[in-house]
Amino acid sequence: MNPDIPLQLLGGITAREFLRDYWQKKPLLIRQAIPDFESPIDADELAGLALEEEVESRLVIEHGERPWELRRGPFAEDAFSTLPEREWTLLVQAVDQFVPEVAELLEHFRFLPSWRIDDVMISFAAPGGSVGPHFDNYDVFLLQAQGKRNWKIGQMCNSESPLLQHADLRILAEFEESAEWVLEPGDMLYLPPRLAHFGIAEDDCMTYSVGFRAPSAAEVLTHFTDFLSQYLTDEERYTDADAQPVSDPHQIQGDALDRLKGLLAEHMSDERMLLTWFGQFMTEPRYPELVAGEELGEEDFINSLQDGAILVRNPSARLAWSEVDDDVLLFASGQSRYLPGKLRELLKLVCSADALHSENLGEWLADEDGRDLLCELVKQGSLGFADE
Ligand SMILES: [Mn+2]
Repeated sequence: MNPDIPLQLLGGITAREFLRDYWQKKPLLIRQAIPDFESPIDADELAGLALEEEVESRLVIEHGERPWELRRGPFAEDAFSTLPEREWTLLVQAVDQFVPEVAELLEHFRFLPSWRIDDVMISFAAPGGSVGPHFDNYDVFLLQAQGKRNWKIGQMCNSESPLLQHADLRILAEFEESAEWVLEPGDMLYLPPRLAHFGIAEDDCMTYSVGFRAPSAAEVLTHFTDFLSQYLTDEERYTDADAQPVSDPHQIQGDALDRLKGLLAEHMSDERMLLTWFGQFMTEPRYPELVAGEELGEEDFINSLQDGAILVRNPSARLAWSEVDDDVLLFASGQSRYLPGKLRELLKLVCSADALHSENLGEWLADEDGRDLLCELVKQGSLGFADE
């Protein structure tokens, strides 16, 4: 993707300009980012998803049994018939994993790394519906899909910002409005992390939130050290074969800290381990139970492809790749695999293509390593045969 082509999605600026001036920095309102956008799913279908066991959903009712009542899905079929006329919101997480037409929307965001994308959350609100003024710790693009929503933005927040007393929702106690817009279908608002925002439905209103993910420093440290620890033996320990006599046996001296810093630095600077952990971590599926592979012999696999079968990415799978020296490293749904550098173009194809078939795979099917890789990805569940 050429980063210097002006994009309608970004209001006529280029991806390079957007990243330089707005990304993680300041909000951007884009009128008709996706002109005449029509939601591929309607309110009833969204409510239908919220009945499903494997789908994460929430209802926020402003004047429910208590103020800002939160109910968690999956919901019973009659859950929606008893709602008030106004001032409630249904939120459904990761709709892209269940509705392929919603996943296609993510193609517009290919100027950002795919592993930074979390999910497409869709909310439907009755008139006046809102989840209250709040902030998120991640970037979000809010695409208006149906009806109108009034968006107000406020101050930059952090974990010290005062919140209302609420067991489940993080609603800001103070909101300092700095701008306000009404978004219509196709309009989109980009918000950087921690910017307060407050969206109120003007009528029956559907909004798509393309959310991004960035691990916290605490997550990086916890998970990376857990990962490293699996490869360390019990005999790798603090050592002080260079110790000097101590003047006070109760004092921890600087040389002990230096030895600890050395031990930490040795492991923390292992780039190969860091990359392996990071790729696995960032491709962990949101719903691992939806990435179930199938038993498959390589011969049957090749025959199927040659008979015209089409391989598609499991919408719940996440894929990424990287390079280490002359090798390439594939990350697929939380697992990693070193592969010979000659497979680089195949990895790119596997990560980017909507569909793989004998035509676009071409010579890769004649390559033993290539065949093996494709077959393994089907067995692992990241790829699967499309239904006929
Ligand atoms: Mn938000």
